[in-house]
Amino acid sequence: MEFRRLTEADVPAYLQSIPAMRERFSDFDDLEVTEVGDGNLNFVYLVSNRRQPSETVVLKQAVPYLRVVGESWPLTRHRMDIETAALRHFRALCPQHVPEVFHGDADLSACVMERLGTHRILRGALMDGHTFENVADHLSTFMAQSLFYGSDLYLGFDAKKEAVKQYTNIELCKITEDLIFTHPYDDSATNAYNPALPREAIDGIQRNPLVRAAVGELKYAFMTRAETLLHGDLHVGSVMVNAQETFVIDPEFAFYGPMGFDVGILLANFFLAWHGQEARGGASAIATQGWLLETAAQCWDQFAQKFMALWQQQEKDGQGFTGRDLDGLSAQAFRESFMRRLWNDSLGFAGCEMVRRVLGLAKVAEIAGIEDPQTRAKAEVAALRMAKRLLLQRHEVSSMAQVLDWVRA
Ligand code: SR1
Ligand code: MG
Repeated sequence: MEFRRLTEADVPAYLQSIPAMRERFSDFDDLEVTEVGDGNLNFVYLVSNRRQPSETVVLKQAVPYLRVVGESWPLTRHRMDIETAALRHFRALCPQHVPEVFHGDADLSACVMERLGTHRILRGALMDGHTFENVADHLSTFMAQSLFYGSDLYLGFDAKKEAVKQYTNIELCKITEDLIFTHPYDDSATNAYNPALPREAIDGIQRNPLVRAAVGELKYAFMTRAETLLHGDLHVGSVMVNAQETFVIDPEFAFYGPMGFDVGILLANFFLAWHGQEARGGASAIATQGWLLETAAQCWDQFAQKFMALWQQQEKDGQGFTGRDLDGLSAQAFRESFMRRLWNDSLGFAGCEMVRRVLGLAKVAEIAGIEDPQTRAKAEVAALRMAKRLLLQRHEVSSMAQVLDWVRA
């Protein structure tokens, strides 16, 4: 079928043409279709049967350009093939935290999936003052399982390399290479600065050779270290929650990259949200800030424990990644040095994400939404200071407690 962009009016007939949807919907005469995409890339339709509201799905379609910019920024639709495959892959590993895909359509670059009707995007929920008890447990499980089971620590040498090929995501990786690792530092025209942000705060990042070298190392790791299948954009806008459940969505940036990238992006977004709340102030903000730091710490601690447990279980017969463990200590020694590097990487990538969300394209609403430019600049300066510490001291800091002290400072 030739590609065409679906409209709200097209959706009922399109769904009716799909056998799996004819099983899911009892009729197609009275479907309510609403386009709700507020992300940067794609169109997203919520579909439900007015006569049977429990009959409901989400339809996502990629168009051959970046939605937020328009046709002047062309982008192949291949990203939807990657997203659909990644959703299926992550769902198979972690069904309790990833929505089910009902139908993937390569011709129309569309994907029909489970609608999370009682869940909302974590970023918006936090901004409204809600917090959620199980998020750290759930996200640490998602990260441990997705990062471990996609890696050479679990997969055979051949399956891993096939997977690297399948998930080669040239264009979306280029967006990240530019927007996270390059443009914020070279004063690119794609950057957008709050007019009240002092130039010295920007220069402190862009004209600091130590910062630039650290970011260069992390960019090089991002581009060359094909460790595992990453989500690739694991911020709090890619997480949906309700009081009991947590789901990870939107893995269109999935590719084989360094494990610390997913962990770092997530931590950075908790820290950025903390700075946004700091600027708002008040009792509710203080409560949310406490939750954000506790959740960041638990995400790392629980992730490290769960990842290590999966690895130890995998190697319990003494035959490990480094070969037979002749002394009973070597396998564990490698695991510990691996986790130290993963921790250092995660902090470094968190620093990159924080700089990008302040100086570069695609801001976070928690900070960009602060109306008074001076108040916003205060949050931005603090976020940049924190980012600089993460970048420059990532090899020196060994505990999350110290990192949280930096946030509070
Ligand atoms: C131009 S796309 C901008 C950003 O949106 C996505 O969520 C990614 O973070 C990407 O960098
Ligand atoms: Mg997204």
